[in-house]
Amino acid sequence: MLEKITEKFVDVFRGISGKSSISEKNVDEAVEQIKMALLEADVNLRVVRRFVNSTLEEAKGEKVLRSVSPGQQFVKIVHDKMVALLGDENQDLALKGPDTLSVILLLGLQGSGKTTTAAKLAYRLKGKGRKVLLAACDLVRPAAVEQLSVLGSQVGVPVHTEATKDPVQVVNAALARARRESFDTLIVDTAGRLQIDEALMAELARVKEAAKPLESLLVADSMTGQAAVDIAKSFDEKIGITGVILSKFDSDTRGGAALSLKSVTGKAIKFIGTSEKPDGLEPFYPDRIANRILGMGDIVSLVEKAQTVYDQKEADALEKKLAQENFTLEDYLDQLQKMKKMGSVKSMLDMIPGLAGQVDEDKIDLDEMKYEEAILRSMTRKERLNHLIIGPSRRTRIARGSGTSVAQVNRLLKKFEKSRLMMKKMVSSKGKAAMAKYLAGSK
Ligand SMILES: Nc1nc2c(ncn2[C@@H]2O[C@H](COP(=O)(O)OP(=O)(O)OP(=O)(O)O)[C@@H](O)[C@H]2O)c(=O)[nH]1
Ligand SMILES: [Mg+2]
Repeated sequence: MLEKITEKFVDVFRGISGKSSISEKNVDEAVEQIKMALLEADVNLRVVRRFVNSTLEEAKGEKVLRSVSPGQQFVKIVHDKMVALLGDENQDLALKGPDTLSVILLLGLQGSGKTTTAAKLAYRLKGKGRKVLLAACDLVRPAAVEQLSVLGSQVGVPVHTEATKDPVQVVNAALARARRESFDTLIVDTAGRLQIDEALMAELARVKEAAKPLESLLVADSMTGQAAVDIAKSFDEKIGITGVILSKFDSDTRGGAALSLKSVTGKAIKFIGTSEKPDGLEPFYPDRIANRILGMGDIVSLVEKAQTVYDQKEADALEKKLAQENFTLEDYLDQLQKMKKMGSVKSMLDMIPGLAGQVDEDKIDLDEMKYEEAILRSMTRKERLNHLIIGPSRRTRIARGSGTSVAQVNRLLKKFEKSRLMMKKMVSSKGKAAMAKYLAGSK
């Protein structure tokens, strides 16, 4: 996600941040490059102009040009403006407590990801202890009800269906059931259309009227760039929306929709869809996305991602092990497997400050992981529990058994020793951040 635009920004910053002094001309050139990057990312033209003008104005101030580190000042200005563009702060859902039923209405064009997002949201809110009911109100597309039912059962959330052609009837019945069975959240999936047409808007207006939602969220496909922004504008004018969920953010390399939405529509992006799976929905944090776009990494997201795979108990146990120098190759193997679960190494490395945009050959990293795993698996458990017993003849055997070379085995052992030492230092001082750094260090 965001690879294309990040590449551009990393280039711009590489050019300017190393300079000990910068001239107005340097600023002009950098800002021109930024302008091109934003336009190529399909950011709304007016937004680009505003961004460029205000950056120029601020960056040419005495304070920047005469400062000790003008390059870094420049980067900071661009960063702050980008955070503002993305909406400043994360906007959470405005839901009531468990005693009142909160309704969330999902709207959007055909194929934008409404039904998938309904299930993801249900899964997320269920995980937060809410009692969620889904309502299948897409009665237009054949099999839409079936699709939601399947997804609902996957995430363990009941789906309310009705044999009718009128979505308002489904809403009313679902509302009645939600009250009767004390659900505190009702998520309504609606029908999409290829384009915004009167019939769709009229139907959605009726559904909204009946559902009285606290949140009316537009699900917009981020890959459509500026079109997503226009769609959000029309839905807001015609139906009224309270926020946007940008789906398919995992496939969006340009970032244009994310960068234009807030300032064009005034509506906050509340979540991004990051995979097709039920857990592929993340709160939208403007500062983190800005960091990612600008190639500054995203250490906090990484830590959170790591935390969802590690449960807290495991993490605590690991920390203790690290602190007591009990971290063994057996644990290392375990970590490798967890890393595989967390997704590609590259996507993780992109979140590390200083590495973002610089890791191109994710294939190599993955190969390395494969070799490491093979080497670790060729060791006996006894060896993994005490790496000190692995002398030359054992190394030869392990290399042969894993189809690698003695040099590769040596490298892994050296790396293990080194990271063990590093981790020990970090864990004792910083706990969670250390976990993230460790993961980065073990690529
Ligand atoms: N990679 C990725 N795929 C997604 C995401 N969200 C949805 N999809 C996929 O996009 C396709 C369309 O998703 P649906 O949830 O069926 O979209 P919809 O808006 O309900 O479509 P209609 O009901 O036909 O209007 C499916 O193949 C989803 O798996 C996402 O965040 N990332
Ligand atoms: Mg659907």
